[in-house]
Amino acid sequence: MFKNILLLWLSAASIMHATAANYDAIYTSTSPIIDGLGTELCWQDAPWAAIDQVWLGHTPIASNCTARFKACWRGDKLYFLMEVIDNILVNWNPSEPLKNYPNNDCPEIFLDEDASGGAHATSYNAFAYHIATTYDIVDMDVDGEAKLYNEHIQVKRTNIGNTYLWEMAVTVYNDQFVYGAINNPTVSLSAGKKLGFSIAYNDSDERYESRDAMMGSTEIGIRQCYSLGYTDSGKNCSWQTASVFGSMTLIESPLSVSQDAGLLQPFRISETTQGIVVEGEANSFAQIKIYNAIGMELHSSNVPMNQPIAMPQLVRGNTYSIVAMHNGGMVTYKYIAR
Ligand SMILES: [Ca+2]
Ligand SMILES: [Ca+2]
Ligand SMILES: [Ca+2]
Repeated sequence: MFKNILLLWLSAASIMHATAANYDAIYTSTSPIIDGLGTELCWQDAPWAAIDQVWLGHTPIASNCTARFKACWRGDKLYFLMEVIDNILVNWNPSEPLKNYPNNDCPEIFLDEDASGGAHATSYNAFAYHIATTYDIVDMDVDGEAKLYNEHIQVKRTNIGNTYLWEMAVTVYNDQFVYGAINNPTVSLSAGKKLGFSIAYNDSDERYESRDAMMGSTEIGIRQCYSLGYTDSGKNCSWQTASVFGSMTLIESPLSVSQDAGLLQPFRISETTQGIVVEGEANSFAQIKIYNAIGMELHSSNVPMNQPIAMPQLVRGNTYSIVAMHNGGMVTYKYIAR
């Protein structure tokens, strides 16, 4: 049974296109908790995509700057998990979020809700959200002035050494947005919708208020910005025109198929005085997987139901995600090692 469901899942997963330039974002039936930890089920399902196109500066070595992302959607929000290896994390003016903001270390999310393309620097045809280390969100208003959009993106960052994990919830607005207006309409997302989208990481290290590199998710041709009339931009014109964005297509989760298909017997993961137990059907087994906070699989085994699990060595106090699979069903459990 489980094998069949796994095959179903794999065949569904294989039709997903996890390219960064044209990313397929899966639906999530629960909203991820924005805590900078990739422990939610959707983060285990969503594929990583590389942010490896150089839009500005030179290609950094991997330990200097490496970035990738995954995304999912629900309601009027896009959720992002972005992993960045950055040797030096800087914010040159943390108390002045609008000052020279693109030259801090910052993820940048480009969204064109109706995939219209076209100029957007002084309109809301598209947004270019700069996400500061202080969690300030900066873009330009129609007057060309930088402003704060902190209510558009909820963000939390954690790190293990130089590996940073940014978890973000982006509320999707359309081109009718008016800065400062109350009740700006948000966009109710649905499967099949395609948005203009790119994501980038601006990497600043040691040179005061300047970027070493800007890495983006989609390839921009050497003459592409120039031919659109942005003659001084090099490959860095995503902040000016949505015509160089990649895309994001919203799809149903392939896992929702398997979760609904065969959950004959309910089961759950619990912590007992004996340890972690998968409680469920007597005399049966569950497959468990254990992931660390950045979604790396640490352990996989088949375990008998209703008996304490022999756990691998975990770091006390760290948060892990334990996933149990049985009869095509799947449950996940946030575990703080003790
Ligand atoms: Ca989370
Ligand atoms: Ca648009
Ligand atoms: Ca940096």
